[in-house]
Parts: sequence; structure tokens; C-alpha cells
Amino acid sequence: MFCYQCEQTYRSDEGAGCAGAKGMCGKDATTADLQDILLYVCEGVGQYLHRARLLGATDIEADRFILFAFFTTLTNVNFNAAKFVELIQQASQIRDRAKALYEDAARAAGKSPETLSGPASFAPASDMAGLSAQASEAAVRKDAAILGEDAVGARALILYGLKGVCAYAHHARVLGEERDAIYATVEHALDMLAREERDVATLLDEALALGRANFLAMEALDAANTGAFGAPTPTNVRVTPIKGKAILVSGHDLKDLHAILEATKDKGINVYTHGEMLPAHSYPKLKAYPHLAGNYGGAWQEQQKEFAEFPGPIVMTSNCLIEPQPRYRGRIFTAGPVGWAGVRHIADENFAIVAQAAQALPGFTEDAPEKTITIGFGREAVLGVADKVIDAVKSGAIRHFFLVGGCDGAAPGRNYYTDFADEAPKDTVILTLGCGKYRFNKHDFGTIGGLPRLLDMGQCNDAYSALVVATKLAEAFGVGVNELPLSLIVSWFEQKAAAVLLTLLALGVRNVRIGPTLPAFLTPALVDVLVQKFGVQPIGDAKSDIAASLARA
Ligand code: SF4
Ligand code: SF3
Repeated sequence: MFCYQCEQTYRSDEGAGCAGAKGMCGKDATTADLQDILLYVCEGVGQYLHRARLLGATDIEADRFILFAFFTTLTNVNFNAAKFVELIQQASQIRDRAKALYEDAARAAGKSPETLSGPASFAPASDMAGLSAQASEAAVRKDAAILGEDAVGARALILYGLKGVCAYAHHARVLGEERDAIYATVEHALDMLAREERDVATLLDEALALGRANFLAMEALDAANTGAFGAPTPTNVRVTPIKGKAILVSGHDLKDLHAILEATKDKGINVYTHGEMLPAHSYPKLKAYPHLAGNYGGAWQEQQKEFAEFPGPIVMTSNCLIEPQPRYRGRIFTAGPVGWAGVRHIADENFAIVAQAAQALPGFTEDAPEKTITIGFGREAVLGVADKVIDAVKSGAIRHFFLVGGCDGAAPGRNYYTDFADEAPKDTVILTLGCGKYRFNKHDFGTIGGLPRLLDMGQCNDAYSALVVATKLAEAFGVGVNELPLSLIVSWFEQKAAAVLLTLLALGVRNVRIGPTLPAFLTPALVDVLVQKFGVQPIGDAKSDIAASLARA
């Protein structure tokens, strides 16, 4: 195995990639190799779909499969090797179908179909042992000697950005929102990866195209979530448990949470959110369920301790899953793209079994003293008070906005984000999103101009909301987004954050500070491009970065 797709790879034995028997996340070598093969076969699907699309033929089921398949390979999503054997066989059949689609379309257009090589003609073995023996053919760095390190790094940026796009597009799709332009871009990117493109400028252009597609994916997901559950509104969320039976729901999938709320309605079971599910409490149609009781615990990396202590079943609807410990392995469930061998998986959105598990477990035996936090500052809520915000900026009451958001992780350098939020001067507003906020979202930041100083905008994908707000404020002030008194301080861990970064770059947002480290797959030359062309900066020390941001404004 070799995997360097996430931030924690720097802490692996190799220092810049996970290799050997297991990655830092717990992904074993077999699963890592099978994931590479799945993505490689998907590149073959993309080769055919891209060509078929140019001839006017599409296969939306194949596109949907690609979203799901890519999503399963994100960090901390699916660790079940057997699932990947199954997905590879499915991908191979879909590739046959895509081939027929393309060849028929070509013939119908009076052209002779191309004979494609590479992933299009790769023949995956039918079992795990056979597939493992083929791993080197699909490895992420297989062509490093031919393509060169910069091209391999830029191709990794595309591959991982693509994973983020697919994850967001999948979340939107399950709620009925799809965008054909996203599928076209995904197919194009897969075809580019398949044809061993090595020109770094071309590859970076493709990465930016993915950034634009990711903006569409986040827009589609925003439309999906707000369409299904209403626009988030400022909401006080209880962060301490109450007496009674309990279920904990983690991950990003609001549709699954809704199904769980339905399955537990009037059964005397309280449903708690964990990690990236926290923003669910701000959606009117979800918070209307009285048994959506509160938020429990912090970000994903604390789960082994928190899940062990939670007195009910736990459902992981998406990332971030880490190895379930014996103390709760029998009461954790996975759903959608998530998986762990031996852990019960719910594939059909029927959560009755989870409700039964909750009834059989003790639940909380007493109320903890009530504590709440305020969330729900999505684009509508913030723009609803835009006049107040604009006046406060004009009067000088608000000097600057900091968006401190993104993923959390276990790296020690992540204290930077807590320090940054805590040290930001009192006349500044902190916007936040993603699971990184758990490091500081229970701190008291006070208010400013009648607004809380800390505005929680939602999940990582709600970077869309932040971009809409920034664009509208820029319009109101008659300046560009880069001229606003706004600095972006992004924490990354997994591939959705890579996609969000590509979106920021594609939209021309400059001077983004990123940490705790820069991705291991970016070579010094690629980092140089990001620095020179987009003003991307690695994080430094919180106090100095705050001072530098304020000085720039
Ligand atoms: Fe390592 Fe991250 Fe890959 Fe897991 S996902 S194997 S931690 S680089
Ligand atoms: Fe967190 Fe895994 Fe990325 Fe959605 S839950 S931000 S790391």
C-alpha cells in the first residue's frame, strides 16, 4: 500500500505517506490496495463516459456509481476490504456498459470507436487475493518515474479533489439534487487521469475545473438540505445529556438523520448529534422533532472515548469513522458509504434495528446540568442581518472577519486554531464551519453589534454559505471578495477540504492560510505555484498571523 491522501500521513512511519501493513487511520494494506484498484477501474468508466458524452450519450446510473465509489475511499469512510471486492466487480460491469454506450454512440454518429487502453482495458481479478496481486498496476504513484514528481503531485491533487466533489455530490444526490455539469467534469477528470497527462499547467487547470464543479456540488447540497429541511436558523443546542434512552448520529448525512428521527418518533428515545451532524439542529424541519435532544461529544478524533461512554447505539452516516473499540463494537452501525468489517451496516435507510438497540441499552440515567451553544448562522441567517453587519463594519464596531474553519484531527499543531479564535481581538467576528470548530465552539466569545462574535455556519460543505455571504458583502461594499476585511484560516484533514480549497482558488480567493501542514502530495514546485499564483500561506503562529491579517486589511 501507499497512501498520502490525508493530513495525518506526515505522522506515519514513512513521514510523507502511509505504507507497510496499515495507515495512520487504521486502513490496512489490502483495503488500501483495493481502493486504488476501484478508483482505477472508475477511471476506465470515465474514459468511456467522457467520450460517450461528447457524442450526446450519458449514463446517469454510472455517474451515480462513481460518486458513491469515490466517497467510499475518502479518509475514515470505509475500511471493509470485502466491500471493495464487491464494488470493483460492480465497477467493471458498469465499465462494460459505458463501453457499449460509447461504441454504439460512435457508430450511430458514423465514427469508428477508439480502442482504449489503460484503465479502460484493465481486467480486475475476481477475488481478493487476485486483486491484491494486481495492486501495483493501480497504485497512486505507479507512474512516478515516467511522469515526474510534479505531475504525480498535481494528479494526486485532482484525484483527491475529485473525491471531495464526489462526496458532496453524493450527499446532494440522495436528497434529489443533481447537476449534469458535475458529472461532465468528473468524467473529464477521470479521463485525464487515465491518459497519463503530465503537463503540470494542464493538470492544475483541471484541478481548478474541479474546484468550480465543487462549488456546484456545494450549491446542490445547500439546495438539497435547505429544500428538504428549510434554511438553518440561529438555534440554541443543548450540549449536555438528558435522562432517557439515546441514539448518537455522526457524519454529514442529514437524510439519514431524518430517517432515524422518523424511526424513533414517539418511542421515548432521544437522538443526539455528534461531530459534523451538529448543524442538523438548525434546520427547521429537523429541529421540529422534539426528540432531537442535543449534541454529544466533540470532533471525530475523540470518538473512541466518547462512543465507549455513550449509553446507546451509534450510527456513522459518513466520515469520520475510526476503528470501533470492543466496548462499543456491538452497538455501532454504519450507513451509506461507510463500513468496517464485522460492524452492522444499514444499506436501505431502515433504522428500525437502531431504535430496537436503543430500547435494549440503558440510555442516560440522569440529566446533566443544562449547557447550550448557539449555531445556525447559514447564509440566510447572516444575510438576514446584513444591514446590521454592514453598519457595524462602517462604524468600525466590526474591524475584521476571520473564517476559522475546516476539519479537525489529532495533530498537536491544531491548537493553533483554538489559539487563533481565542486571541482574535474583540472587535472581530469569527465565522466557523466544519468539525475543526469543536476546539473552540464552547468558549464564550461574547457579542458584537448585537450579534454573537462566533457565528457557526455549519458543516464543511457550508463553505458554500460562507462564499455566498462573502460575495454579497463584497457587492454591498462595492469591492471584490479579496478586498473585504476577511481572512480565511483553513484547517484540512481529508479530501473534501482539498475540494473546498480548490473551490476557493478557482473563485479567485487569495491569501488563504492553510494548516496544520501542507498536503504531502504537493511538491515544492506545486506549493510554489499555490503561493505565487494564489497567495496561499501555510499557518504560522496564531498571534503573528492575526496581526498580519489585520495589517493587510
Ligand atoms: Fe494514511 Fe490518511 Fe491514507 Fe489513512 S487515509 S492510509 S492515514 S494517508
Ligand atoms: Fe471533519 Fe472528518 Fe473534515 Fe466535514 S468529520 S470536516 S474531518
